[in-house]
Amino acid sequence: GVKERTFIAVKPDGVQRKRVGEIVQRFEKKGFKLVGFKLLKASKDLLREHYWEHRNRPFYNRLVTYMSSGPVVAMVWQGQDVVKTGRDMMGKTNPIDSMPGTFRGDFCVEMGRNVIHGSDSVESAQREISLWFKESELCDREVCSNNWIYD
Ligand code: YYY
Ligand code: MG
Repeated sequence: GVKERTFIAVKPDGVQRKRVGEIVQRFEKKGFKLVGFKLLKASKDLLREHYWEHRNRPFYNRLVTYMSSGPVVAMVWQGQDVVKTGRDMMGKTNPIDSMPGTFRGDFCVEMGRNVIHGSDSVESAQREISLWFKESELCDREVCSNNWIYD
């Protein structure tokens, strides 16, 4: 429903390459609601937990090191089908498989520097949001454009 939420992060390469504004803008333009936003340098402990499903993969340590190498912008976006739509807006894990018009298709060339993270399911979104944000840091609210976005 309209209350669905996803966790989106602009990775350190995306922050350094100044993609924050355009990523926020595309989610806003689409009609999603920003309910959480912060810039932080994430600890390796947080990132190890965030990427726990990949703990036995060969790229796990490299991924955690890269993700902790600089600040990331952590965000929560809300709206109908925002998890799947967010994934579609991102493109595929490997930028070479990502269509133009997606963030990864437009902004990067390598999987190890792929600019953006987005939750892959409603369940992982809930897990990731509670890992990165306290409840008090999230601001749901009525937005006046709702009747122009939802039928
Ligand atoms: O969800 P998504 O980010 O698209 O991909 P995941 O399969 O969850 O992998 C997380 C992250 O790990 C990916 O964005 C890049 C990196 N990675 C990698 O460096 N090498 C791989 N073979 C697979 C993933
Ligand atoms: Mg993933």
